[in-house]
Amino acid sequence: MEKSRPVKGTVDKIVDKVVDVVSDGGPSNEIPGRPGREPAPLEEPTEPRAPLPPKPDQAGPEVFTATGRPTDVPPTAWAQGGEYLTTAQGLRLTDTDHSLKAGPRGPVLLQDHHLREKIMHFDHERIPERVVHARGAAAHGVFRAYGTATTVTRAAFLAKDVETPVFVRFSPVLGSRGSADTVRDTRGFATKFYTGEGVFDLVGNNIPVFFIQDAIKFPDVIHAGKPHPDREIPQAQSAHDTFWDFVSLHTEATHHTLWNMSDRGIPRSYRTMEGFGVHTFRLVDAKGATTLVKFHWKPKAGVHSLLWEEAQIINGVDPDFHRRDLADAIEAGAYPQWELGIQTFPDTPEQTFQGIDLLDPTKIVPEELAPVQPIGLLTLNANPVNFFAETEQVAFHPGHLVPGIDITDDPLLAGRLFSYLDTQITRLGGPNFAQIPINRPHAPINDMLRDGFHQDAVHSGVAPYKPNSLDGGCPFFAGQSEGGYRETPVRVPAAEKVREAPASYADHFSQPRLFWLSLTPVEREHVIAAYTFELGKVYEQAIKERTLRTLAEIDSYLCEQVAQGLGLPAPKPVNSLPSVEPSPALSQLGQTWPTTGRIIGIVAAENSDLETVRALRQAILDGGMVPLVIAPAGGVLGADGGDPVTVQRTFATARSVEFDALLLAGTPAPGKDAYGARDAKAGNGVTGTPTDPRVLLMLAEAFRHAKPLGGWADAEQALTAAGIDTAAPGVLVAGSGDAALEEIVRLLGRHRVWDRFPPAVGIA
Ligand code: HDE
Repeated sequence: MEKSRPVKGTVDKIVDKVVDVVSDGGPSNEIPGRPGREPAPLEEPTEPRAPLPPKPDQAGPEVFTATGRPTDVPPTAWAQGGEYLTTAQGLRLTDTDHSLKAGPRGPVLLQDHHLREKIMHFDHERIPERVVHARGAAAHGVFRAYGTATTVTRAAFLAKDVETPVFVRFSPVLGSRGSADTVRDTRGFATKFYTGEGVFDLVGNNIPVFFIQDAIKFPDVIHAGKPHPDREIPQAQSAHDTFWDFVSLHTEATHHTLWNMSDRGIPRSYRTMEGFGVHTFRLVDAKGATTLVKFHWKPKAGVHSLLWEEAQIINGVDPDFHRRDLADAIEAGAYPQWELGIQTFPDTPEQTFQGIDLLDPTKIVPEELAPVQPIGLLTLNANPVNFFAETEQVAFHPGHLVPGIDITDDPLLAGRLFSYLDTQITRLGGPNFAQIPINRPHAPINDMLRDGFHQDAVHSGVAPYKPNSLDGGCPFFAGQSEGGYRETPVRVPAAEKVREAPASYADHFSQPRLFWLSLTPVEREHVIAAYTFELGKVYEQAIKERTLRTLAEIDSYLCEQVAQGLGLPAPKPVNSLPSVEPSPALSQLGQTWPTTGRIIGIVAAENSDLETVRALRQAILDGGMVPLVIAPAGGVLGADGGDPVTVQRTFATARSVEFDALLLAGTPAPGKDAYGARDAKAGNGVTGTPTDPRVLLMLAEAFRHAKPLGGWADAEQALTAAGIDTAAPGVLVAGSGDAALEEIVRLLGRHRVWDRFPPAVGIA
């Protein structure tokens, strides 16, 4: 049996790659985001040359044949070639700016083959977007197994030190392809492992439970969450009547909804999300012994979220916030990493663990009861070369399994096993989507499937059927020792055919209560605010009242606070509230995390201490973070003497939400455009203060979003002008730039300065 093939950028080589990037004049010297391979010249180049290679941070799919065989061809071979513009047939062209006409004033001639081909192709550039998870961002990487899972699974890619190439796509659920990134929603976390035994897809979410217990309800929950069918609003949101109508009537959605209303619904970054397989899976070892498991992805950067106001501003200021963040981090060499872990449970006929039904996807098993055991490390180390070819065309399927990994009877999973293949036929235009480069397995394919739209393989032989003698009997069955996949012969209990759920599925509230009680006070404040906001956007009073009834079954304080915000009476619970043991592991707060990839804004002007700005900029880069210099105008600061400081944002273009922390190089001089007629953010302009009003806005926003703020020299003046108490937690005016940066980075390790705003929620 073939082992998984290592990809070029293995974890060990990542360090070399960073060095390469630096010597390339790449992002370590610059801020990530350069659009092309080379800086653009002022004049249009006219000297013919070969197409430029991808940027150093990018990698396309490795070149395998449509039948899964490796080639020696570099991934760049997927790209266009040749120096000259051609038709799709390779005919060189002399012009693409003018249609073929009878004279310069026309008419245009029908015989213009180039016009017809160009427009025909353009007319068909769009394909149907995914019905859910339409918007997404993806990256290539490598998964290295620790070998710890070999005690429970025979999966070859989980054996010690085996490296498997992966492609990971993250996605919000509800919005269309062009929607904004930082909406309140669940996020998909789908991983394609190109193992030597075939493709394994782990198609999970950043929330460990789901709205429904049975796949037959999926169209209902999605129809409720999508925009109203008459006006097609609102886009990418749950804050509307149909969503709350459904979830308040369908109370098995309560647990997932509560997670959405928590900070998990607005992640800071794809890099700072956990991932969950949601369903319970069955692992099978070399002897056939089985173990039930739940999969978890744990981000090395910690689990961090946005604040709701921040998320809303970002949706306007930078709707591509998550997409950009992922690509920039990879380009900058701050490779996102997650540990894959499993919770293991004995495979008993009841399929329960400590009273929790393992087949119910609305339930978690607290980590305190079943610890997450790490089994490997995922590193995302390359951006896609082409969004459409890779991120859009990748096709995941929970039924893509490898020997050693099997499914369970979770009725939600059963429906998914049908849906994912089915949906690709429309989306990717036929049954041969597995042959699209990004979907090609890295294992030999001999499937006897033939023909169909977009057939890329050129199959040989005359007998694509079995049994045959004409093609020598090929292909043959694999025994288990040859890697043949065998479904676990699970005993199916004698039963009647019914449309029913097991009795345990009727408990819709004990786990929401468990989650609520596991949150810290500040996280509970956010939950109260989220319910109040979302229900505040609901038109129908009855839906609000119905939802309050649901909240009463979770927690009286939560219900009362939301009711107060809505101006409605808080109902009493119908049932006595279940007594549950909180799971502190569910809280996002309380730990210190690496700060790599975080963005620090340095606010400066010509009057600032530019020598220190230069030094801090370098120190931030050296620390694996991204420094963005914000100044009154674009261009450079300090052009007159020494090394100029490139400006990345101006007071007009910057908004606090782009930065994780802000550093003030003293009190920078105001911009010349600091007046409301030019820039509404500047309001009445600089009257009465030497600080630019856009800087004051930035500081005030960052302060109320609990971000670390620091400065040196006369920074206190700007902070005070912004109404910020410099003695407040997480605000620091230091004697030197170094000291300010050091403290900012320390605070960033805890993500936010939550103690700046003491919560009113007590711990019961
Ligand atoms: Fe999906 N889901 N889903 N889903 N799902 C799709 O497949 C579906 C569910 C998830 O980046 C679709 O290729 C049904 C749970 C992710 O390409 C579709 C049910 C979980 C992605 C589909 C579920 C997920 C999808 C749309 C109820 C977490 C994006 C396009 C039984 C464990 C994958 C496509 C990507 C995408 C069906 C429920 C995760 C329609 C019927 C539970 C991450 O086939």
